[in-house]
Amino acid sequence: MAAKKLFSLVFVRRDNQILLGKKKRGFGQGKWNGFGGKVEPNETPLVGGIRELREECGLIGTDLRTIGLLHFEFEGEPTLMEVHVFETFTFAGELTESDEMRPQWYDVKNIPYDKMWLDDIHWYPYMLRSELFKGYFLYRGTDFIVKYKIDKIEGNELKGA
Ligand code: 6OG
Repeated sequence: MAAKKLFSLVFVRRDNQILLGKKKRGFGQGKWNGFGGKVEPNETPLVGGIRELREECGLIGTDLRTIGLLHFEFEGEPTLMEVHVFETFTFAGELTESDEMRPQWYDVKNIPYDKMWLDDIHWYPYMLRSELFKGYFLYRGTDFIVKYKIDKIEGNELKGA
């Protein structure tokens, strides 16, 4: 079985807006995304998500809940990425730009899909309808999706995720 790498991805919400960050360096540079990163060995995805959110944009998420689970595979690479997706409608702290991310609020009707990972347009609609989801994407390089599957799921399917 392929080795699995754990990531968290956090979306801060308020009214009809969603907070995205433009990645300034590293994997996914130039793309708008939620905040997150690799889960450290001593962390749960939730704890990692709270840490990354604070590190990358200064906000402290106060009510993160799991809303989805994404698996990414890249052709020719042995590692499967498992991304735990969270949202929080409440937060504390002050929004600040970091070395890694330039944060910006977007209206949910105005999400810049053309400047994001290609998978996002397939699963954001689930998130924006408040439906829990599970997705799998096989990429060839970073600009082509070979195949994907996305399903609406029940809450108990995310238990322990
Ligand atoms: P660092 O490598 O910066 O964490 N991530 C992806 N997000 C989306 N929407 N699509 C993808 O398609 C992604 N691959 C990775 C997981 C990278 C952050 O980016 C997310 C992490 O939150 C392939 O530590």
